[in-house]
Amino acid sequence: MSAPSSSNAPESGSFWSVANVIIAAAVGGFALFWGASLMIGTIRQTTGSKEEAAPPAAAPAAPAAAASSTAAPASAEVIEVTIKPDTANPLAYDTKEFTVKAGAKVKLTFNNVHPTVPQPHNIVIGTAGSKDKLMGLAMQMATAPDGMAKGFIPEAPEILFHTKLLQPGQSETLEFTAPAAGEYPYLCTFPGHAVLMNGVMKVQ
Ligand SMILES: [Cu+2]
Repeated sequence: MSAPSSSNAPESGSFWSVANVIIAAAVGGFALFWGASLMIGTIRQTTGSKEEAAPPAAAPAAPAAAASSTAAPASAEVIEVTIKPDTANPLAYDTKEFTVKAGAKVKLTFNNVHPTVPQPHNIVIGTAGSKDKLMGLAMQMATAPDGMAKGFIPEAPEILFHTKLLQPGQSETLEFTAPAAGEYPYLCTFPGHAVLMNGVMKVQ
């Protein structure tokens, strides 16, 4: 086991060997989870298109009457997305972008779990092109007297969906129908976070 930095005292070697195992396990577990959720997302999208591929009419609503065994009579595809604080950079989201289809049902979970740097965070999704305005409003909330009480979530017509301010370990799932095609910014409005803690929901 070669420690990456030689400046460490020998005694700290055992600490770091243990810490490295923990970090490796956490990163590995996260990677596994992330990979699995990616695969599930891909499989869902793949099976969704394959099921509708057989009949020439690709309209998802068409087979509803014929398909007796399969549930989900609703035509909308459900897409589940989980976002966490980034393991390497806890003041950023681990998911910088994701893509959904217009009209799809989206279950967006923000799971505020970080192995080493617990922080309050939220996620605010805005209309296309609203990123700069929302970042400005987030800065105003930082000094607003009622900023904390409002979870640093500004009031603006550009805000489509948002979680509350989630304390470390808390999780919230937003359920919404994906809007029209476009690029919808999302960001954390906790003071100082939005610059790095942002991403884009791409709707196709
Ligand atoms: Cu944040």
